[in-house]
Amino acid sequence: AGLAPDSKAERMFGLMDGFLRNDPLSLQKDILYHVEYTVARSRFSFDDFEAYQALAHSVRDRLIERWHDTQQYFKRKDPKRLYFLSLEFLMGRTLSNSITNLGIRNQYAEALNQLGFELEVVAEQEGDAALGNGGLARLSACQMDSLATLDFPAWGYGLRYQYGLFRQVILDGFQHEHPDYWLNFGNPWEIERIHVSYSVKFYGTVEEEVLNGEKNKIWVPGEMVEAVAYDNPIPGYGTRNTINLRLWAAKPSDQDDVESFNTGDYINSVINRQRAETISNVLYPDDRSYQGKELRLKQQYFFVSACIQDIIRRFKDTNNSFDVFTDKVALQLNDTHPALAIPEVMRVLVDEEHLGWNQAWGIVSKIFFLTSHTVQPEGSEKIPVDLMESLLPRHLEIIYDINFNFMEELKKHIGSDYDRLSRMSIVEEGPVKNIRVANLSVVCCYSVNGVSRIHLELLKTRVFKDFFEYWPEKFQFKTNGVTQRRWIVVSNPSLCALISKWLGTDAWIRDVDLLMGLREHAGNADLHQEWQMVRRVNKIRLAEYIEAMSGVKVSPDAMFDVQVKRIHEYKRQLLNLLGIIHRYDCIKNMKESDRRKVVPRVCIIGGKAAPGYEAAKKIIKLCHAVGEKINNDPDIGDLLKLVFIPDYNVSVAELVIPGSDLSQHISTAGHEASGTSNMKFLMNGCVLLATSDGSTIEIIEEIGEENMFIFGAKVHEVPALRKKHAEMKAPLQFARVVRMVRDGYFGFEDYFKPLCDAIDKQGDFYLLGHDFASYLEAQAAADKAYVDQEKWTRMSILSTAGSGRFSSDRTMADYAEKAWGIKPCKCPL
Ligand code: Z16
Repeated sequence: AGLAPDSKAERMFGLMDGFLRNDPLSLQKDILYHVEYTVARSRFSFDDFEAYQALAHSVRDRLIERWHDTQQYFKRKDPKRLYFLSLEFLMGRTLSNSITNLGIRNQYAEALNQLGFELEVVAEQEGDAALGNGGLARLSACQMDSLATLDFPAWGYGLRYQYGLFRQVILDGFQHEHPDYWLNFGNPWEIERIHVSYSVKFYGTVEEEVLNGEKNKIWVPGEMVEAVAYDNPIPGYGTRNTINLRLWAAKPSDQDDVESFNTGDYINSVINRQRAETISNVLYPDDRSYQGKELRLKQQYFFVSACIQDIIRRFKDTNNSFDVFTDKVALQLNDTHPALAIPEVMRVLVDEEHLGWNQAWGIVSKIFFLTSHTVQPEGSEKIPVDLMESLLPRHLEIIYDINFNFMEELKKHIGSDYDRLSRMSIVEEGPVKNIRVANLSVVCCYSVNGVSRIHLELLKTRVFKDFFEYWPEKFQFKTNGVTQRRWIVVSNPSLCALISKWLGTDAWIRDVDLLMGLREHAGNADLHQEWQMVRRVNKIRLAEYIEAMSGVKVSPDAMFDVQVKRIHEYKRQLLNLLGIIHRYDCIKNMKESDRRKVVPRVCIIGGKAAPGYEAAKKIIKLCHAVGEKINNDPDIGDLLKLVFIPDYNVSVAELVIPGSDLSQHISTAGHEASGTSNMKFLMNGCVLLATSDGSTIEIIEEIGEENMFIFGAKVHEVPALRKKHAEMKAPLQFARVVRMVRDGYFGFEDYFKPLCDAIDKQGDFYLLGHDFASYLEAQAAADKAYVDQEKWTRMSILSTAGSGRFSSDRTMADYAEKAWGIKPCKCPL
């Protein structure tokens, strides 16, 4: 494929013995070859980790083969391409996912067996690639999988942080952050491209020159850093297409500080050079809050500058006029983090390619697409003008010019409504002037996309109200989705086999709407039995993990009730804990005869708190304190357990999600833009206990409220409830459990006081008190349903059956058609 039929190419192909073979014998030879020559161990003695390394290199070879063919094919066809820009990707592990998508999992499993190893054990050797925080970052990873599978001509771009998201270590119930120096063990999945590198400029001044009688700006930088490309192949499932995720690493530049070398201070010059690498050193671990930190801004611009140089170079390889740029390039901004790409493209087109401002603007205003992920205005980024002026002087000028033109145009339409003009301005005036990155993005992007239907409503009516009224057609939504390849096929192989058996096909792995076919079997007793069996085996696996991690023995007969996600006040892990305390309190006060009717529960909570987020850290400690009390109470036994799963990440999720019965998504309505873990649980047949928020609203429509446990205030009720709060009294049972925490029933009363105060004294912004009663009702309904195993299994099957709409395949097809304007480009087999 992709080879020109001349004799040289044929000879080269022949010399390599054609393509790599995938039969188990060839795979064994290949693994041993890599043990000997890549890992450099003896093939007569190597351990699981070395087997993993060799196996990974063997898979890598196959990925590279397809990657080459795909890229060559794209180059030949030269379709419009999508460039997906994200500062975060949570890829997790790669091995298992790759061999699944390549369709050679069984062959590898057999090959390893013949060599005396087990695939599952070997795959466990791999560490997670955790170059992101939470939902937004895992979404990027799911979307890359779908883009590859759907044969879209797409590229992902990101940063190659040396330190991924911190590892969470729990000591005495408190979170500690340990560095994740993930590259220490080598990374066989990346291909270093030392020759694909670009200089990125910082600081300095803007000068003017006269060029062909016209004034032209040139930016004379004060510092230069090199961006080096690391390519990560992303294979599609059931296709040869393998797209690229290109991550940039910062390296010292050879053009920089020649000066200091000349002055003779050699040692200090070398040390100074190394500072360049700090730019891509570390991922910022705050998933929302934004501080105007210089290093973060440098990271963002470093990323954007490298991407744009790479994209323009590739464009010029096959095109000689910018007239067709908009037919060839679409740039997706994953939140506003990469928004500096906008003034950067303007700068390159005007200052370096010498296009007129209007022509450049005509291009820029058509190629960018923004996805917003939040409803919190305080999450939106602001860049202090002072900082911008020193780090990126030319970009500041360009942003001012864009804003000037925008303000002039706006005045023509809305007249002198100065309040509105100043709200919509890209520049925030005041004691400290700021650039509003969200406004810049909305003004310049062709479309602004919400991540669920309700999220778009909130963008229109709250966050971007003024902009929506001005540009209604700019605002759209594409509900998030997740990839069924990782979240069913890879993480739950037995459920995968069961689904294929009952549907009579595995075509749902590429065409997930077929899952709906399970609906007609939802009452089938045979399916019920097999379904329960699969779920039980997954629960046993999770129980073993829990015991290993926390020392707590849990029974797989109990209902596994799970809430795993970043810790946030709005996600209300505290509501969950207060509910658990209430349950504990009830059991304690029960007669022996009533205890026999209690449905045993294992409550599982996991998630990381941003290092500077005090309230979130207190919630983690409270979880441990409550767990300590409950788990060691001989009165309670197996009726109730509470465990915290430390260091929740993608590979832990792959274990936890298939093993859960009930999963909680209980944000205060109007706060979760979408939520994506609800979709993963749904696919795995877990029943949801949730508020009507984010994407859950659409899940309710798809599988029916009767198949879930829905509670709490609705989005449109929340503002009024907040106002009324002062007059309302929290229910007695709620006051009682808060008082238990306040009075030190679980110890640490001083430490937990601020959590209680937020509820009792500061207006209970997240409405825990208001929602508590209906939360308990939903929990009671879950207990009741769980006792009726037939009913529960039916709900579980219907959850999986209704999950098809929440595949990232659907999201990506939607974006391709309604936003980016790209079409599949399938590399022939
Ligand atoms: C993030 O993960 C999200 C929003 C945000 O502003 C920053 C980060 Cl790091 C999440 C949303 O909270 C979640 O609702 C959504 O499903 C996810 O992004 C993907 O869109």
